[in-house]
Amino acid sequence: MSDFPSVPLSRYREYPIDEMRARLGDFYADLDRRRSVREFSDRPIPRDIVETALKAANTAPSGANLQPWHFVVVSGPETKRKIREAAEAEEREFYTRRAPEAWLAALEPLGTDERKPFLETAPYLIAVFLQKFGELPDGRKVKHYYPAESTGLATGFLIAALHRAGLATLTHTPSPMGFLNRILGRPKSERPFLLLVAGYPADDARVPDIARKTLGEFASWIDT
Ligand code: IYR
Repeated sequence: MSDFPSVPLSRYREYPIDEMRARLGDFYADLDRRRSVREFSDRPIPRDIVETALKAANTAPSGANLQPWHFVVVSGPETKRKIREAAEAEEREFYTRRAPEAWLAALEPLGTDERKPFLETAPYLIAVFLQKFGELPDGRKVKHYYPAESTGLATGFLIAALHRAGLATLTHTPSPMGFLNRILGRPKSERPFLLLVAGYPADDARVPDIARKTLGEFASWIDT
């Protein structure tokens, strides 16, 4: 490797194989309980919980370490109402006009429709933006590399972090999402990536009766 400013890998930890199995098994079992939730409680959640989850998200790998994401955390009723109104307007178009039959058929097991009351009920809406470009303090633009892959990874970390905290989330993608730039005052260089709804599930929350693929269905091995 060429010469570059470096420090020792001092925070890496290796575990004996048995401990590796136990830790990983616990991690998988915990993640396997995660479900996308569409019925939220309005119970408040301290802001520092979301801050730590965001810091966990920001540890994700990114193209050239440019961290090409921005998170807007919305907790105010006024802004939530604006987001709900704009999202439901787009969703009405989607469900009644834009969506091809096959897409609506794929969504049928989820029971979704244009009504999105959770956008006002849940304590936090986290709007995730992908930055196509970054901006230096002097205003010059910096191109970002693999911003979609990077932002997807950071969002995955965020969902896992909130789940670990015992909170439910929904990855909501009203389409198109340009209204988020307008309502949240984000620049054109940022593309809305998704809206993450976060909070406690409602006491009587129900979820679709759907299953995950088995290992053999979603992974294959080549040992030669
Ligand atoms: N954005 C719509 C439709 C929708 C699309 C997919 I792909 C989903 O996994 C779920 C819903 C909505 O939020 O209802």
